[in-house]
Amino acid sequence: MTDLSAFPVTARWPARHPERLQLYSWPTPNGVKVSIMLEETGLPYEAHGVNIGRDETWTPEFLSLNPNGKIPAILDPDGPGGRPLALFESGAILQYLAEKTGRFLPADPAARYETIQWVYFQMAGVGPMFGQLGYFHKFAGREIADKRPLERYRAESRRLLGVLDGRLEGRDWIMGDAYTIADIALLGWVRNLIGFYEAGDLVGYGDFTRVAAWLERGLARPAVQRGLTIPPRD
Ligand SMILES: N[C@@H](CCC(=O)N[C@@H](CS)C(=O)NCC(=O)O)C(=O)O
Repeated sequence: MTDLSAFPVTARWPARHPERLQLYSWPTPNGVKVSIMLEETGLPYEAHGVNIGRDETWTPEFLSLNPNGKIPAILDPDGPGGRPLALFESGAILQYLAEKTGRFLPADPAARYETIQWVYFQMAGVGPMFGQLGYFHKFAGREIADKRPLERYRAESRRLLGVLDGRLEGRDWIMGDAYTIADIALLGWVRNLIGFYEAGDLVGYGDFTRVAAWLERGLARPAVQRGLTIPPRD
């Protein structure tokens, strides 16, 4: 029987199936990357809701897994060498799961690095910029009279959508015919920008027809639909 009791996170979020991969997450654009990937791969896992609205990422138990206090994080009882592996940062988790399962990351070395490059594009560009736009457009930042931060993140988000739109010219997915972790990393963020953040008109989303078609293709995948709601909000 697998024993994960050495990991303090399991004291607050007990593992009912410790032999399965443990996911600690919340259905946000960063969180759903991992639940979508897990649904796509079919790996057995157990999802734990870490309610960010109640600051649960800042509890000692969660911080023991991710000192950066952010979802998502995983604990894989069957990590490298058969030993448990704890991991945070959604891009690293996507790469780990892709390598563990041999899915959604091309085997060819050049294509593999190209895919990882687009994952970094999401991690370092799209996520932070769209996130700031959400803050200044929809959340507390909208009260700020100085509109320069809003304009800065609006322009940068629009520019990034243009980069993505250019990449999708003549391609169904970011890597062409192959649906990869680069798509999984980006789908939830674009959906969130025009959905929850209500920033579609602001960034002129209608100009990016290839992005819109790609998002529709992604959202048509049953595993994406399931992953978007895991873990359920309580
Ligand atoms: N670079 C990190 C970002 C993770 C992140 O920002 N998570 C947010 C939710 S989308 C969070 O946990 N926020 C809670 C908080 O800051 O209190 C990743 O991709 O894993």
